[in-house]
Amino acid sequence: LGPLHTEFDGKGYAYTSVFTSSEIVKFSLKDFKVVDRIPTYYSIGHLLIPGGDTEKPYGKYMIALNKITKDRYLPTGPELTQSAQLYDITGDKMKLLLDFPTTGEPHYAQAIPAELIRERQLKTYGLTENTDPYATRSEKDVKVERKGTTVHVYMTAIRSHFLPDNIEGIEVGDSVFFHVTNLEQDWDVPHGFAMLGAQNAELLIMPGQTRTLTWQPVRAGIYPFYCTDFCSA
Ligand SMILES: [Cu+2]
Repeated sequence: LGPLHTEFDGKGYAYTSVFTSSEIVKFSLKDFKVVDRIPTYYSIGHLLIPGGDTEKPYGKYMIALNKITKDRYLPTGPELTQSAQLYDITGDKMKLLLDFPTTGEPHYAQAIPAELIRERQLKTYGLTENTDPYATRSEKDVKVERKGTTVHVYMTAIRSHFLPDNIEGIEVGDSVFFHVTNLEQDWDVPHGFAMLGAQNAELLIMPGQTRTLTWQPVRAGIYPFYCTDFCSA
């Protein structure tokens, strides 16, 4: 529990977290001499340098991933948050830039420059490319189909309503399949779907996507469904 984890900056130095003394120690890979040390909050575990586990670390920033954070945050509830600390490591001396609350010490966390993801992310699921057999591509195509005791609901979601939004005639003993298509085409407008009394899960439906939730009512009544991505539907 003394020295714990080591990351590299690609410029000939290594940075080791030290649990017992709550600090990061920087040393040269040439002669293994310590060149700097900086305190962290009680208690550092893992640490990360973006790309620090690769052949070419980015070597600009370092994050201390702390746990059992003590004497740092106000008592706001039954549990206390943990802290992480951001350091500038471009100079000879490490420099604390920021500390912020987070979950406790994510193990082997890594970071990369945002542009590596930004240019390659899939921003929408085009409705025209949606090949789900239960997709509903327009509000005028929504329908409820009964086959014996199986009911298929072809449903759409767009801010802030589902269609159909009032379904009658479901009976105890039925299996109801809600096939919900999110009609949004902006990449950052997901919708959700939850049914009161469903024992399995809820759905997260990304723009242009269709997902299905099964529900089996166990007693007669009126049951609300609602969007769990808080669009007010
Ligand atoms: Cu919604």
